[in-house]
Amino acid sequence: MTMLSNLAPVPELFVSYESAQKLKVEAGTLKSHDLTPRQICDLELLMNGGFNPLKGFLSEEDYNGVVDNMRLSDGQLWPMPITLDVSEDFAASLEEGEDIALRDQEGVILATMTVTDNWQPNKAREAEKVFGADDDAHPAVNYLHNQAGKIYLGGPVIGIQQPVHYDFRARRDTPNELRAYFRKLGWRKVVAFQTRNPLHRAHQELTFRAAREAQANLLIHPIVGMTKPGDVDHFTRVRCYEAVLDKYAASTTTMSLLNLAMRMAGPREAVWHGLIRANHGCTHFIVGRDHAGPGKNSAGEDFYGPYDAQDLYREFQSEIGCEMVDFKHMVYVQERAQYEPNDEIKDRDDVTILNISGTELRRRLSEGLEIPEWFSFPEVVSELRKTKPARSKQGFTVFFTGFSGSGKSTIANALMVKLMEMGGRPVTLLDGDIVRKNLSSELGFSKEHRDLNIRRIGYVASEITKNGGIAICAPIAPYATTRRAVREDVEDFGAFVEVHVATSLEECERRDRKGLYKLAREGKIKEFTGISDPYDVPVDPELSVETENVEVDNCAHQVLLKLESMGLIAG
Ligand code: PPS
Repeated sequence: MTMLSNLAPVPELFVSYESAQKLKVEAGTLKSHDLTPRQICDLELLMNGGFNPLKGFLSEEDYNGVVDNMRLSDGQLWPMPITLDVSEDFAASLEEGEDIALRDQEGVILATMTVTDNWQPNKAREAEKVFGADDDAHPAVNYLHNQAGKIYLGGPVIGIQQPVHYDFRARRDTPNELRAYFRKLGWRKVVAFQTRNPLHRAHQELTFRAAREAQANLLIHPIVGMTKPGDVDHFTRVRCYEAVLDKYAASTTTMSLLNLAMRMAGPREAVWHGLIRANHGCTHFIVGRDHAGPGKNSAGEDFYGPYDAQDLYREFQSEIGCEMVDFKHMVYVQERAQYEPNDEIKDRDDVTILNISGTELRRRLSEGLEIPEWFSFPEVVSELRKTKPARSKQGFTVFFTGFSGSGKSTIANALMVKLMEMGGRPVTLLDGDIVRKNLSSELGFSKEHRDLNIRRIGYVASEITKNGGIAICAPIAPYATTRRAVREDVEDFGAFVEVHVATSLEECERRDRKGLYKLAREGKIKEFTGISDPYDVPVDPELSVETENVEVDNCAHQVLLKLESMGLIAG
């Protein structure tokens, strides 16, 4: 099948500039919905024609058709529910046919929508049908159950303005801008390469081969909207792509950024991606192994087979209007110093096949190990190393917890001095008393106030960790659930090392350095941890230190040894 692009414009949902200015003022009086980051991505592609033929967020009838058999109510192919999820309260406040304003996170009105449909979806059914399993290990199912609102609103959208982007503006194109570009250059055949990862040599070879096979020009079309949690951030990736772009012929290759919120829905996602690329004027689309794969389910098995996406795409190819260029897994053949599709290697017993998995790459980056040139380009590796330095250069948090008077502050101080002596990273001490003086002076010791106090410490520690520093926290932090929440905040950016200062209550009371236990026993201080308030003993801390008959210096040294064993400080 030879396809040539129809480069006439796709329909957009925007009104003219003058009408938009007028509508924006009128929309100021409407009830408004503040869009979530994912909804902003969806709205952008709805408005600019990337989701053509959709004219707005799906109605209930369209939604049911899409969920059940990938078709809108008029029979057109559409595999992904594009829904406006909202809270029950907001949905209940609306009348049928009411217009609402859709605002970005700063309150700017991007569009209006006439609410024709307002319903409570069966999310379990959506999960089963669209994502293949009602299993929270799937990122989109997790989003559906734990982040999306309970009610869906549907109806046509009138576009007022594009969401504002401050980054890589010159690299972002609407479908019609790309179509115009292809038209201008006379590109009648364009193969699109979708990616959410940095480009390494295997990807480059795959794209070269695809362009050759399809005798087409090449569009590198990375996702900069939302990808799989844990992916390399798009700022770093775009810098990597720009470095690799020099290795392609400028006359046949271009790159554009796509602000899509991926769902990681494997086969359905591949069909969706193809439709989106057809809207962007592409004639061919590369579908590789495990396209848009979400990883393993909660039983540890893959959600989809490695080539399920290719199979589904093939079935609907003519309707998608963008021909698939399918690829098997590419591996490096050392003897021939080149990449080849794994399944085409006939003499596999006589050659050395090399491959570095994503997991292995992450391990090498985090341990600062070598990444060979056959695998990636030095410019890409250097960008990745800047963003993801070796563990011994990353920020981290040491979180001491224990009773008042257990010795947390003393050990934390000693640790701080030892880390400062070593140098290399800035160290901040967030001691219980210091925090209560500077950050939480209005708080008392109720559960609510203690939680707030600890969450504040966690927030500051996570920012320090994100920016490559060392945060040492030393509050009592009596509640396990709050400590877990702080751990989650910090672990988005670096290691969290929980240290239980396990001095017994009897010993703390015997020491009674501040005379507070005495007052607590006399009932003069209420809600005193260990006396009249609970303390959840850490079940599985990274380290537990005993302080009875052990020098402070030794306790701090135990922490240092732990940090060393975790690779956080160089040995
Ligand atoms: S918490 O629970 O983590 O928010 O506590 P924290 O911010 O670490 O503050 C504990 C210090 O405040 C003093 N103090 C009390 N502790 C426990 N319970 C009550 N009711 C209380 N009232 C005052 C106490 O001196 C703690 O200091 P440390 O450094 O832990 O000895």
